[in-house]
Amino acid sequence: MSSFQKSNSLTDFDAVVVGAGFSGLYMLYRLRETGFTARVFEAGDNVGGTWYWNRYPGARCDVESIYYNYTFSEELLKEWSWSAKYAEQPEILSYINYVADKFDLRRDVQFNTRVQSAQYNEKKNRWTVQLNSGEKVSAQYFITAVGCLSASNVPKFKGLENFKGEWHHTGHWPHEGVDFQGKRVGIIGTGSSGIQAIPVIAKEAKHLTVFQRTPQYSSPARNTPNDPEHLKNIRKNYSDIRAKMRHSITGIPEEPRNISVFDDSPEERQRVFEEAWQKGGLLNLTYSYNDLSITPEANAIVAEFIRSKIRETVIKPEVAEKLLPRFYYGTKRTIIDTDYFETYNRDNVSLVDVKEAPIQEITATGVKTEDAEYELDMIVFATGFDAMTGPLFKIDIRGKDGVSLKEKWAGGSHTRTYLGLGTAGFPNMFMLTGPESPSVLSNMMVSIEQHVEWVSDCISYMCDQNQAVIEAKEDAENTWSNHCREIADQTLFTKTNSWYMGANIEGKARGFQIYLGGVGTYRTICDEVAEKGYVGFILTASEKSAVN
Ligand code: N01
Repeated sequence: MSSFQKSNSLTDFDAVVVGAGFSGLYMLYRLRETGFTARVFEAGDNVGGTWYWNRYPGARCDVESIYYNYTFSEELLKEWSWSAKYAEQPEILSYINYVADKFDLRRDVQFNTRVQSAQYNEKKNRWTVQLNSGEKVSAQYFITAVGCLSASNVPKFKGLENFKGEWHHTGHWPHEGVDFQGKRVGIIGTGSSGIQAIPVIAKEAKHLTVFQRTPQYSSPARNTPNDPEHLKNIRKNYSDIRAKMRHSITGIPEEPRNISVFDDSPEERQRVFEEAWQKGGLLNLTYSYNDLSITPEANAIVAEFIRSKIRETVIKPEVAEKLLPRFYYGTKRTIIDTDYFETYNRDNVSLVDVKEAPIQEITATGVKTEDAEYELDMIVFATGFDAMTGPLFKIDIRGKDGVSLKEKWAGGSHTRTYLGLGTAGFPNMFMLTGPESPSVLSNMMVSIEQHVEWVSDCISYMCDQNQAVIEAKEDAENTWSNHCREIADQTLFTKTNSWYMGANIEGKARGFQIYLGGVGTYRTICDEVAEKGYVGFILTASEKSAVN
């Protein structure tokens, strides 16, 4: 491979990568393996990304651990054993640290360093990257590995600054842990983070008050320790499993049954749903029938099944009633739990419906809603994230003519990308698991590996072909963005106000930001784009002779 354009100085790199989570670390590994210089900048003091920041009690992955790991190294697959079906946050963080050590990745990561801005210089065809340390570096490629859910959202409650107790957001949890013993704790939010944290906090705290705005569908995870024999079999068959994951819909080697919920009798449906409920896991209910995410009538049947389970589990009917979700099942992130609904049977847990009586303010001593005041020693915000674009907008990214990404995607216009990997006007910038890729509606590990490998192959191709600049074409990007929306509009996803739609952030432009065509189809599309010489992108040599 030609080594033209490769940089060797301490401030000039072939690529700058933002973030040392799963995507940033693998990007670094691949860039190094293919002979490029790279520097990763990470705001935290260690590797881990999401799993570094989200240390709240009960945090664990809801994709089975055997599928939620890197698959690029056979050696790594053989060496690492997950203790349980769903790994807890500390175990996942240990895994990432193990990977960083094994491949000696830390030497190219600069920790405690936030990227403040990145500006494309059209004369030099390079990015200038400004760090919070005051340093500036430059790179031919600017690669964001910032995650989809890393910009925490603490709603602007009036009076928060007056609260005399402790408060924490689940996405920025203190490393030294939090002591709930003897405390009156309030938790705001009942999404995936809240539902994982509530049962664990309830066991420790003197009293836990849950402030719920939208009741959620959740089904049992039924976590179990991993049997060594099972792991042995998985290892033996991993190449088949990996192929299935890569060509599946969600990156998990399972497919929906090819049958409508209306093809079965009510008794048979009940049996099928019951079996899925007892088995547990993320997709078993959703995959019971092929129309549950598509037609309101089909969705209503599975939704009612889950509501019946909540009524069965929660002893006090008035509490059960408040916990019954009414939106389309699956249109907010599907959640699996350990003893979530059972927790409401404890004497030290109470549920407050803040849709009925919204939170008015946080006072010095607790939370005041429209109809009551709750005295608290601690507040936990499980209030989610400014997803997808939020982490990108934390950096002042400016492409050609000084236009910022925020400006380009602002003002009610929809986020526009080509394949979720690039965006017109921002040459030589790649987004790993960016908006309009399968990202958060897939097994992130499969999507991360696919993106990293695609970007790394693209950079090698550019180098081999003596090309200096790659930029998404505007028409290709419009076609892709429209395609993403068309697919989403055929589902029920766009009918619910969720963070997928940007609806959880005040003033944020609404639009469904994820490609729903499946990771297998997406991979094929991206591969075809590459095989055809990166069709849909403009490639330019340093002397500006366009190839495509
Ligand atoms: O955040 P969320 P999350 N007043 O946005 C409520 C991933 N994840 O951190 O629904 C009162 O889902 C809000 O109410 P509403 C996963 O992809 C994965 O829980 O907007 N309440 C909601 O109940 C997940 O989807 C795992 O009405 C307010 C909650 O806060 C994503 O991260 C584990 C409010 C926010 O829920 C985000 O999950 C954890 C207000 N002003 C997370 N503002 C895994 O297992 C917000 N809320 C892999």
